[in-house]
Amino acid sequence: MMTKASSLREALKLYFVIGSVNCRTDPVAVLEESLKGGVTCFQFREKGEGALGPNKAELAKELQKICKRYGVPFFVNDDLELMETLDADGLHIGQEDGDIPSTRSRIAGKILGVSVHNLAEAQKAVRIGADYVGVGPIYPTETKKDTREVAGTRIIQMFRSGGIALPMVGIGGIQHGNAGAVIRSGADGIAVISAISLSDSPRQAAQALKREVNGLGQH
Ligand code: TZP
Ligand code: ICP
Ligand code: MG
Repeated sequence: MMTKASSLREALKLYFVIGSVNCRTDPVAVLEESLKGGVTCFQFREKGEGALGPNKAELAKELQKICKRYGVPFFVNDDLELMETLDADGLHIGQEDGDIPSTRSRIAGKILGVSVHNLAEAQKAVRIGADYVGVGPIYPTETKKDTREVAGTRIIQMFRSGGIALPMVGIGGIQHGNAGAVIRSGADGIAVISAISLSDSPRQAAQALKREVNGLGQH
């Protein structure tokens, strides 16, 4: 298991997030294609209208199996119990997802990611021992309806100059063409849903994003 910040930073480079509602076709196939294209970690986020209920665990297990096959970390959004049942690599939580310090102590030894939207939340994430933060929405997004205000890449620069050294990904509206700017602003990686999940070729979409994250894409 990777726990050191350096390898976590590597794993966060191209972070793919989905639940069944984010895919037009079989999420299992979408995930596998994305991994072939170079996705470096994955989050199961079964949320929103039409999301699966308790039987989401079955899908989660299948997705986890594929991640293991590709040697890529598998994280669960929000659902601590599911994370424990699956012995997943970690949990991602938002500001509204319960008491963050107690979540931290309950999953000692696992990766904890926290969504943050301002410097105070980011500093708190550091204090409670989060392993990484997700920052967004960086750009406008159609995927999540109840987001905070669009922050732009400046929020990442602001966090870095404000002393937040934690592994960090941007999320929200990130696609081929605007991904490089997120990295150049100081993020370790990008987290995406629709840029890969709704692409006709999740594999090619992931490949193009990976090139851009690695500084090889268009600026
Ligand atoms: N949190 C902030 S924006 C967002 C989440 C879960 C949705 C990102 O989806 P997309 O399709 O990559 O804009
Ligand atoms: N960041 C990440 C990585 N995942 C999320 N679900 C989120 C922010 C809201
Ligand atoms: Mg949440």
